[in-house]
Amino acid sequence: MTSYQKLNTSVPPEAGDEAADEKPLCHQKLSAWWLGGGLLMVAALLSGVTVWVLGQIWWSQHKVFPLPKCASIPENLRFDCYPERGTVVTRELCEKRGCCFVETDRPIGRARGVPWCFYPPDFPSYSLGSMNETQMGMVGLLTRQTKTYYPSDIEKLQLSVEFETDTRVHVKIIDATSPRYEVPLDVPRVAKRAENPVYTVEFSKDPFGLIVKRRTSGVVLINTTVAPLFFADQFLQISTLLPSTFLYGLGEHRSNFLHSLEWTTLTFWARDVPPMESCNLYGVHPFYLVMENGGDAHGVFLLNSNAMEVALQPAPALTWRTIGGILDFYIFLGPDPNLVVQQYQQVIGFPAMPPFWGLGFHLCRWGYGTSNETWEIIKAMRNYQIPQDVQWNDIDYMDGYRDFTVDPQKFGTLPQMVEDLHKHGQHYVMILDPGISSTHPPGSYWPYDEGLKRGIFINTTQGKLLIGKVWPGLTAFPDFSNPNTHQWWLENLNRFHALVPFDGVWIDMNEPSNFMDGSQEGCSQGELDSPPYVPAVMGGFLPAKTICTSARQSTSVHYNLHSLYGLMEAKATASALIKIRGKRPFIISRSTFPSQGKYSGHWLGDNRSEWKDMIWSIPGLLSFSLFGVPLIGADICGFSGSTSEELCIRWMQLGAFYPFTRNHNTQIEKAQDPIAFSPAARTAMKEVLETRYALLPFLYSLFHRAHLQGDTVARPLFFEFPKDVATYSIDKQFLWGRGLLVTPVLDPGMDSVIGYFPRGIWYDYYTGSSVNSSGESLKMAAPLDHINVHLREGTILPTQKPASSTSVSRRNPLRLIAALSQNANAWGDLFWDDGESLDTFEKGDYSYLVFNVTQNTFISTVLHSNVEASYIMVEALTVYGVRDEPKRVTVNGKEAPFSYLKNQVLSVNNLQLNLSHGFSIRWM
Ligand code: MIG
Repeated sequence: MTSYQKLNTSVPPEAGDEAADEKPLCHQKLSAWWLGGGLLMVAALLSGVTVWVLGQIWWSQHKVFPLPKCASIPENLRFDCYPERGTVVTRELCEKRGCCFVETDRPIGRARGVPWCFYPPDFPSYSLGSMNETQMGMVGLLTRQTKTYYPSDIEKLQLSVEFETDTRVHVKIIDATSPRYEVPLDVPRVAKRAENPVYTVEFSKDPFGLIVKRRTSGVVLINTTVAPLFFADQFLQISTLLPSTFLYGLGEHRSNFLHSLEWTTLTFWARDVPPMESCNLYGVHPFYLVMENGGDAHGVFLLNSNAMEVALQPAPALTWRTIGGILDFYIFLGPDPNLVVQQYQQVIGFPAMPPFWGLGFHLCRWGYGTSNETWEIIKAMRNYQIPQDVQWNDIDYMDGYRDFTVDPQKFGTLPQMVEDLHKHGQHYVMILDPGISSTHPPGSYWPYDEGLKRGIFINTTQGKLLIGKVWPGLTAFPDFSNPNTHQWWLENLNRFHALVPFDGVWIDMNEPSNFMDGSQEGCSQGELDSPPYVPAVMGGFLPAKTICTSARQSTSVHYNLHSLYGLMEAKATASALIKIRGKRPFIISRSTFPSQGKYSGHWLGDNRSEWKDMIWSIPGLLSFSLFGVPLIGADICGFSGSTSEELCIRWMQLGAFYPFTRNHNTQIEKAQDPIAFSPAARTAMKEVLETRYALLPFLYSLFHRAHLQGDTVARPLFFEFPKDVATYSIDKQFLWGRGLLVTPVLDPGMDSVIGYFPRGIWYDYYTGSSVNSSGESLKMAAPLDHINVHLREGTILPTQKPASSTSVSRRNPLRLIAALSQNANAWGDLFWDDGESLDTFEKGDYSYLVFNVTQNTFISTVLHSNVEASYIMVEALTVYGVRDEPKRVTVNGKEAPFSYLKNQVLSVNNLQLNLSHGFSIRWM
């Protein structure tokens, strides 16, 4: 793997392009809109003149905005005045709204293209009165100029701008006279105004607009003067120009990591649906990051949980459209992308530290017929010595798919199986769905009886129990916004734990998913289930495949709380697991919301066993890194459909570098665990898992940094090379931390792969052979049993001898690998603790070491220590990029044997150094 082939081009191939051909519809009514658009176009062609004349008459009568004013607005700056789906926008409808109507060519494909109906520059909005100084910034009153066409538009708003830190500004717009729903997130309060903000905030008064600039560069980050502000009870909208087209984030969606601004609309509303492009998916993350020209970055978070849309257009500009709550923005100035994401997590919270075993290999499938069948797989994995830390069970284990039950026939030996896992230092995770079966004679199903008694289920708008349908049949839905529900959930988990001593929980179906639309009895026709404006959600209406949005929860209506369901369930589950096990909780959740990382990880849902689905997983990982959910992975080898051996090998290789690594399969499809394949495939899978296990001390340390300050684990290349524009669109490669580059094969039939290498020296992780890149794409050998992994110059990796579970590998000796920079320096660190106790960092019960190479000397410095480091020996040091063959090597001053290879690799073995003591190794 040591030969690199230079390519003619330095531009990496377009990411995700293979998948671009298939774009299913999300919003069923979209097709009607299109059909309408087409008819309209024909009509317009036939009667173009008449329409134009009528238009002239209308404009001259109304004398508000003469037609040329409309036509002169550049197409890219036309902000959609008629975003409603399912309506054919005619000139009449458009002009009734006081908007400009100009027909343009419809784009081919599915994007909506340039809107025909758009706001004129003087469309009425709000006007801003004088701004008053406050302790934290400024506050002002916004007054609506004229009534808009959305009901209950609010006349007086309060705008507050708080200079929370030098790199963070908080802009909040609320109803000035009566309180509205706000997302119940514990955002840290700031007491002191920032002293040297790196931003300026300016206003345009009439109509109101907000302008935020970066002081150093003068770059305008936010400029909302381009379109009117709307603040009706169920329609809130604000648009801004973007300083560049390099926009990331805005999840959960299946898209390239770098968003397209070609009139794309992204919808936010938690939804159970196999990931498709341009659909709202399981989770909601209204956060974006923009790379400005010049390598600075900023981020924007809209703290709002209502059904939402973000419309993107090539101006470049972005429109937020939400149907409830308030406008609550946090703007983060970085200036480096890593800092932007850290600053975001200072607001939403840093992710939990996972247990060490949670970073091992997880095996799961839907359709293990029995506990014995599951157990056989575990034993076979052990037999072949394929690393496995965790076995999972899907809903098969339950009795009639009811939570907190075990099928007594098929899964009778489950407790023994879990005990056996524990005896082997392995762990067990099972699925739980939120729907609680509701069709049992009283006294026969505790979770339901008790839930009913305690009144913890979600009610209909009429105050009756809301009944939907999920796997067990008819179900009630726990209201996790109610603290009593958390207690009930804890008691259920506790009772079950006494039966099956599980270690972690997989929370599925928590959008919440419902096989019915709304409820057994449908939903009300009121403004909560059928609001005046419905974002382009899958299914075309809010209660599609979930519960009625008018349903009542203890703290608000489901309309407001819907997309928070997974977050609140994860919070309840995490606190229950802590109480039951007294150790770090391990939770993987399907639905997520900002601050999810504090409680759980996430997997990317029901992908397919297809190459393009493997490709899509990388932008998925990278997006969740941005969202502060570092424990992220996709179903390795694909969930639905049938994998091929080749695909599964390549996917296991990529998946070995998912922060959360789980092979999961749907029912009926043939097995896709490592032992299901040929000996050669099995070996390739085993080897790549061993590579992962060797790297776990490094990965664990990255998770520590994520927990500590919000560093990303799976990291986009441009985070490390923000000035290298060639990295901005890369989502077929990624880094672990700052120094380990993963270049997977993503296409069938390949024995080579092309990857981009930013300027600098890169070392083959396995051999230490180097390539000095000028910032170029290189072709590398990639036979079926190999995944390319490279070390960035200047990196030190702590690695550990792998074993078939982390309970063994965690005790094995370390090999430190230093990859020298151009100037022969390197840096690395290691966080080490018992791997599972709660709050070890917070309690000081950990070891932390820093490794350095300068002047031909490797130094390990123990900055913090506990007993855990003393169990670990450092066995070897390998240094990549030692240009001159050393004559001598000393370890703590004493002469030591070493080896040196022609590819500039120095190895010092049999070290026998205790990790808890600092040491130095010198070559000369
Ligand atoms: O309706 O529990 O995404 O991973 O295997 C399907 C069965 C419910 C959806 C999850 C999938 C899981 C499956 N679940």
